[in-house]
Amino acid sequence: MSSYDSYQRDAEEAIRAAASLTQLEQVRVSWLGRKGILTTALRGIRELPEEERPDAGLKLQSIRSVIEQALEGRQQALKHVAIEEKVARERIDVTLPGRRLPPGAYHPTMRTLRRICAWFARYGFQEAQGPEVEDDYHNFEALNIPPLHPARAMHDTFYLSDGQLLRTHTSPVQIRAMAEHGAPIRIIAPGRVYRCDSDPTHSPMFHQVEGLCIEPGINMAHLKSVVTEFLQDFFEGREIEIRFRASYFPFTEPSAEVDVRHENSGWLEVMGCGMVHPNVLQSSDIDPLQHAGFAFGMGVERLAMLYYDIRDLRVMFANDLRFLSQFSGE
Ligand code: 2NM
Repeated sequence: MSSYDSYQRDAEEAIRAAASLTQLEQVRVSWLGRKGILTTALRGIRELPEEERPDAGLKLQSIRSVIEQALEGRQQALKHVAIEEKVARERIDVTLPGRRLPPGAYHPTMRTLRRICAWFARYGFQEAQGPEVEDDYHNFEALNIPPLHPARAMHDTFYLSDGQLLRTHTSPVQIRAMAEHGAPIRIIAPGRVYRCDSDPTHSPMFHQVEGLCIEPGINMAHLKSVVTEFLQDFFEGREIEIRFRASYFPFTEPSAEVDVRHENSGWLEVMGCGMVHPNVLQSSDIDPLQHAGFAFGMGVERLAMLYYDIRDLRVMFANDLRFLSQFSGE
């Protein structure tokens, strides 16, 4: 019986000494587990003489509840310590500088597009924008390309289910600008265009910059000089030759294609141009007898590839950072 008294002290002593939740659990098992000291003592009651059993039972039950409370209290204390340690360990230093993200940069296509527009802005060409989803009138009809005109076959148009289409060039922007502002007008129309054409040298989406200048007395010589000056500046100090070659577009007459030749290489077509066709002026309510205008159009990816000496069109659309990170700055 007297050994019972030491149970409480010993158990409390062991509970106090437990330095972790794991150790505390071991203490609990050694006292209250299936083969624990107290459990064994409780089971031993039935071996006692009948008259001693009630007292022994009460005594042991009361010790059990004291031990349970002590375990509970110690567990709370140890958990509290664990949280305090975790908080101290994981404290966030709000004074640390942020992680730097690598700065973004313009794609070579956009660098080129911006350079082209900046050049024409100096010559008074205002930038105009328009929808990429267009209708037949603005993309074709108003540009002197009636239905069944063979030029429609050249354009590989993406048609949408409602009769609308993805613009095949930025000319519809110029049509809208002429209809809205009339003449005189001097605008540049950069943007995405779409053609149902995809192979190693054609992308179904690419960028164009088109220009339009309608003023009284404008003639082919003005066109030739603006285009020549532009190309010379575009290719900066590089030795280039430029030639105008007679061509055909439904929306210009006369029309020309412009070729550039770099040192030690062949002629490469870089843009198309011409005097705006009288039918085009007429459909935008501009009197062809009062006004003349020149227009031109160029593919931005192609000019970018020539400028940066990029040989493969696919890299222009792959967005591989190993390629893109070679272009930085403005
Ligand atoms: C080109 C070539 C020649 C052109 C014509 C017009 C408009 F709308 F004013 F009539 N915009 N762009 C044009 C002329 C485009 O791209 C190869």
